[in-house]
Amino acid sequence: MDHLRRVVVGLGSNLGDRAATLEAAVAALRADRALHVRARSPIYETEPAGGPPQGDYLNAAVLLVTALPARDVLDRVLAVERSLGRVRPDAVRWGPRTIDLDVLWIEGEAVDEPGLAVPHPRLCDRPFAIRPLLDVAPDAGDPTTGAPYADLPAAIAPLRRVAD
Ligand code: A4P
Ligand code: MG
Repeated sequence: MDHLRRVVVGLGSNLGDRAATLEAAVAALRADRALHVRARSPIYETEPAGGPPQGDYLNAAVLLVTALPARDVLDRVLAVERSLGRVRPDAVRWGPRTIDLDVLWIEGEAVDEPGLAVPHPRLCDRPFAIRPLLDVAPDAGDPTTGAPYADLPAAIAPLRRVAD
């Protein structure tokens, strides 16, 4: 048996029935037999960061354990996005979308290669990413320095929790 590692996937939606889309994404992750979903964070409603004017997001995170390499985890996560028929009406960076799944963190692993950066490059600046991550992996930290994410300013920024 290969080494099982914890992985945290971030979820975001700001178009359509946001809550139903997030739940469908969690269900699709659970349905993948190679990704063992262990927990989902509460759901937060957050103001858009960057991009054009757009509606508020619902954000959450899912904890899973898997023996898959990082690239395979990304492929499966992006397949879930596609299976949900992800819609992005404006093809602009950080524009609105029905669903966005990001591999936020993989325990003990740093990856920086074309098409895959883990931890997610903007994780540490974003309360809407770091807070749900800490809900499901309270001891998580930077894989290179070991610095705990719980010590980041973004970890204590106020965030509106809308569902457990
Ligand atoms: N990619 C590389 N690393 C990763 C990773 N760790 N996880 C590549 C997922 N994907 C990764 O992604 C484009 C490509 O990134 C993927 O094909 C993959 O190969 P995308 O989802 O099509 O594009 P994107 O998400 O618009 O790009 P980007 O720059 O990653 O955006 P972010 O940083 O994800 O930001 N405000 C609030 N309140 N809540 C949000 O959830 N999200 C964004 C998107 C902006 N503002 C937001 C939110
Ligand atoms: Mg993305």
